[in-house]
Amino acid sequence: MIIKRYIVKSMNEAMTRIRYELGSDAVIISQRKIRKPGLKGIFTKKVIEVTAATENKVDEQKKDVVSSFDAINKVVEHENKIKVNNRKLEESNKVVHRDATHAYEKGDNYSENIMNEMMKMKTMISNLASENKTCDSTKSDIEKILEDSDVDIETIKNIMIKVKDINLELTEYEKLKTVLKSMINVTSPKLEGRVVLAGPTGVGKTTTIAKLAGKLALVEKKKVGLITIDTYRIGAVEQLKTYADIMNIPFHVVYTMNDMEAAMESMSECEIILIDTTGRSSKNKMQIAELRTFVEKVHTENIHLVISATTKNKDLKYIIEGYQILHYNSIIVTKLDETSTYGSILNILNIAQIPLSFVSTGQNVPDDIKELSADKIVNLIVGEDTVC
Ligand SMILES: Nc1nc2c(ncn2[C@@H]2O[C@H](COP(=O)(O)OP(=O)(O)OP(=O)(O)O)[C@@H](O)[C@H]2O)c(=O)[nH]1
Ligand SMILES: [Mg+2]
Repeated sequence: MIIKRYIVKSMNEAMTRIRYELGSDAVIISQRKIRKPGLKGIFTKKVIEVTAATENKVDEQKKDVVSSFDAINKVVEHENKIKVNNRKLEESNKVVHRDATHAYEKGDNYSENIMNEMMKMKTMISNLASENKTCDSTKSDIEKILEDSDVDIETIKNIMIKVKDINLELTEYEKLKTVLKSMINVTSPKLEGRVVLAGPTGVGKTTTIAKLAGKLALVEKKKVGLITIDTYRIGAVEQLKTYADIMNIPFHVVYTMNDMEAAMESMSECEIILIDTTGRSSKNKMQIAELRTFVEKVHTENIHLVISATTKNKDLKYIIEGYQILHYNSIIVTKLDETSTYGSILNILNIAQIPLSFVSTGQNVPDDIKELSADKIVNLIVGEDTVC
């Protein structure tokens, strides 16, 4: 922070100087009328003392530049050290090689051993180098496509085996697409009766319920009711109630398991009752078990597990397995708009072995929800298509 005091005749003068010296972001901290210091001041007109301050941006920028230079210097220093070390290594190798050859020619046993060791090492190193080369060059184009799409490594291996097993007159790329399609299971879900959405926190369960309610009630003109059992998170009830109010559809909050039946009974005239649940971490088995007792009360086979496409590959397994006790029978993948790679859809379906019902592609209610065909998903994974 730079703080500066100005003695000026007018505020105009002060503003001009402050802007010029401290920049347009400067702020005036104080201003007061004073007499110029000293005896002379008593006889002259009062002047204005203005104090202004600004963030020390220039210094910050300088610091950034300096630290960038430092970083570059460090890299250069490091590179130089490596070069010097390599040169030293080369020199000493030459010396060892020369001495060993010399001793070998003289028939020295000890040196003969060294010579043999060296030859072995040389062969080992060249083998390793050629192995590395083969690894890179054997990574086929289709493997790279899968990697670029963030398909999980184990799944890539499986796909490659399946591709090799295809004995048809197809290009590798066509074989890849055939295999991918065989691994993608989609379903066109019948949205009727009681429908439950469950899944980890913040994946978009409530928003997806609102989108489904919008499509069903406003577009398909069906009688829809909304229930939430999410009384855990502050604002969760209001979030869904707001949507219910806008769409003018009945809405109930269920606080205890005993309320569940009554709430559903009160909506018996509805063709579809969409039930929102509390987001739970898949690590917390107790909470998921508690959720299960609620879901069991619903008596439905229409249970969707909601997972975000932005979930890390490593976490998918825990989520999919953690929620298995709810006996979900379809998957909804959300936030596809937040990723540019679509391998996550395959990773999710491959681990869960449960079909995909919907994907969501944005925050807009009710528009950003879609059903995707297996062909479309294949095209997304290989990078031929995008969701939006
Ligand atoms: N970009 C994007 N954002 C989404 C999508 N679906 C939901 N969201 C946003 O994700 C955030 C969380 O959405 P919610 O619907 O509240 O998620 P939830 O799973 O109900 O969350 P909890 O009830 O707290 O577990 C909100 O800001 C939504 O607008 C989507 O498909 N794409
Ligand atoms: Mg919610």
